[in-house]
Amino acid sequence: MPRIKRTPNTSHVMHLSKNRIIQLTWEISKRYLLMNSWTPIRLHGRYHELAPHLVPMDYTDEPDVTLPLALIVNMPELKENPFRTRIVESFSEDGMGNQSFNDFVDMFSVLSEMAPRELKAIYAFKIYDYNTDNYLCKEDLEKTLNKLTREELTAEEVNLVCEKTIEEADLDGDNKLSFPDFENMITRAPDFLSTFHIRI
Ligand SMILES: [Ca+2]
Ligand SMILES: [Ca+2]
Repeated sequence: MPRIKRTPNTSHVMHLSKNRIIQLTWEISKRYLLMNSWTPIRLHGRYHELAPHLVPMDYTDEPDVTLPLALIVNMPELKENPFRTRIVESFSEDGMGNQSFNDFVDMFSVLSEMAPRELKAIYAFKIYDYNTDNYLCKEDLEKTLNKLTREELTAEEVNLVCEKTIEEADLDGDNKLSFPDFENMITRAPDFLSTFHIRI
C-alpha cells in the first residue's frame, strides 16, 4: 500500500486508505466470486433470511433495501465477536449500522479467510480507533484489549500491556499509534487481527 506521510494533520490518512480499501475490496471480491461462485448466492440467502418481508429474492434491479444493525449483529457468524457492533457500523455506508446488500457482501469479504492481511489491518485499525481521530491512543488500546480478552485482565494488567504496546510500536515517538505504527504492532502481536476472520 502507499506509504502514508506522517504530518500533524492526518485527516487524509484514512482518505488515502479508503482508495486503497476500494481497490483491495474489488480485488478480493473478484477473487471471492471466482473461487466461490456459490458464496454470493449463499450470502444473499443469509441476508434474505434476516428479514424476508423486506428483502426480495430477485436482486437483479438492486433494490434500495437496508437492514438495521440489530438484525445483523445477532447473526450466529457475528454474535460471539466482541467487535460485532463496530464491525457492522464500519461496513455500513450511513455509518449507523444499516447495511445494504453490497455493504453486507463487503463486510463478509473482508472477514473471509481469503481477504488479504493488509485489508484486514486497515479495517481493524478503523474499528479499534474508537474516537475516530485516525490514531490509536492508550484509551483506544485499553478498550480494544478489554474486548479481545473479554475483560479477563485487571485494570493494572491492561494498563501495563497498553503502555508496553505503545512503547514498542510507536515509531515516531508521539505516544500514540498511527496506521504505520499499527502495522508495526501487528507484526509483533498477530492476535490483534484474529477477530477479523469469519467463515460463512
Ligand atoms: Ca483514536
Ligand atoms: Ca506514533
